[in-house]
Amino acid sequence: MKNIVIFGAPGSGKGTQSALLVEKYRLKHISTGDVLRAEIKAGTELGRTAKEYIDNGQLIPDGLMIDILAGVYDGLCPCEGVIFDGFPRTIPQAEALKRMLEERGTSISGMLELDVPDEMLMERLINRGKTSGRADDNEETIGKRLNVYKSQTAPLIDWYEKEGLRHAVKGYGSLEEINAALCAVIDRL
Ligand code: B4P
Repeated sequence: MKNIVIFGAPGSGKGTQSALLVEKYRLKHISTGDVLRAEIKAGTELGRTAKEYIDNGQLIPDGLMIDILAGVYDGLCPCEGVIFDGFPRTIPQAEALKRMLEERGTSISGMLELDVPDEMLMERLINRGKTSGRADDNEETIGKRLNVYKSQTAPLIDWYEKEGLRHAVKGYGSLEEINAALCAVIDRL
């Protein structure tokens, strides 16, 4: 069983690469961003709460996010393994994920970090905004999201390094090159 965390800044390509990896390795895909956007679209109470945070470039509070993740996980598994895309985004989320998997007799096999320079992130997200219709893909909100990433999410790089699970991969170039680099890591796990 392989449980993979795909990690990186907003726009680093987590969603793009996860879609390729789930197909190849037959893993379940949990994208917390997709889960939240589905709730927003369905007009649920959770969706209304999430929308306020997302449109403002902020993270959804940990307690809420951890409950959502556990619910989604239990709806999909037991299974061959999971790609966690966009979760964890804070140290409390990483600790909760570790605990949750331990309680279910499994663990994270590796954290794959996509490294992309800041100016490329901004450019990709502005481009995505032209077609995605996502209210958070505008220059002002992207700037806030990158700051939130640096203060709240980037500390996870050290956290996973200490756990002995971190594998950094160059996150720019062609999709195929990046995918090949990720697969080379996964095949060694
Ligand atoms: P997410 O949906 O997770 O989205 P993301 O970080 O913005 O993008 P991702 O890295 O997946 O990039 P993508 O592949 O699309 O989060 C959205 C929001 O939800 C967060 O800001 C937060 O508010 C909330 N949220 C989600 N999870 C949470 C959590 N755990 N806790 C609290 N809040 C949470 O790629 C981006 C663009 O780049 C695309 O247009 C793509 O086509 C392009 N691209 C990809 N690879 C490329 C390449 N190699 N070259 C050129 N372009 C490339």
